[in-house]
Amino acid sequence: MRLDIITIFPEYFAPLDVSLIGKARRRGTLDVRVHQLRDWAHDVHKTVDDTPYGGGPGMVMKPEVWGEAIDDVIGDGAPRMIVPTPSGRPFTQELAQELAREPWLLFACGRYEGIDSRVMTEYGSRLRVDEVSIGDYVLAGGEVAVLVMTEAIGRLLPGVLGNAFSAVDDSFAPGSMRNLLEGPVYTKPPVWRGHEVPEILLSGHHGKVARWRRDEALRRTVAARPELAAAIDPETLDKHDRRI
Ligand code: 6GU
Repeated sequence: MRLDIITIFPEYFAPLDVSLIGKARRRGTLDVRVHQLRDWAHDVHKTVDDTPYGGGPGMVMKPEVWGEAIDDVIGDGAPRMIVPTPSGRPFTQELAQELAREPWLLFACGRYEGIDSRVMTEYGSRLRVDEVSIGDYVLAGGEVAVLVMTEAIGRLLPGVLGNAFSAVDDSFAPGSMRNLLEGPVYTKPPVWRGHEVPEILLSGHHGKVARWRRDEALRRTVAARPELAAAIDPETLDKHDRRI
């Protein structure tokens, strides 16, 4: 997968050299290219923003600079374009899976009050453009949101996770864990500071362990995310689940 990121803060993306994503880049599974938006500014001050039409606080990012940057980065190609913004559609595991199937993504990081809306209109007629939010809070810019999305998407690429099965049981993964949070996990020693590991996990009884894990996932979902629990399709619940 090719991934282009346009930003006024390329330094934010240093963590993409680390861990799973760093390894995927070194292996060539992931081709990440970070671009400095100011390289396309027109004046000596490298201005990328201006005052908003209609008045109000803050600054808006200029369309001409964004247009020239995007044109140069994409050439004759047509990546899927993602614009991080708190007013976008929610970023979910489902969207991460959809984006992980794309060959080429372009992230356009806004700062200040955002990017002149005509940039999304212009490229919306040429590319698939989505404005995407990572949650109901406001960040100072899209950079951290792009790091979050890159990690969520990158770990789904073929060969990026060490264990091909580890994405299957993820909270929010489609299948039997859809809308379920993962339950607690334990390792050795069997007793730590007086706290014991649940006995079933030491029993070696795979059927009972699977049942216990599902019960714990249901309990945790009801406690932490009642709205998620309420959205579970009753058809996917068995008789035992219904007692939880
Ligand atoms: Cl994607 N961008 C910004 N700037 N703030 C956010 C966000 C994105 N998602 C939640 N808050």
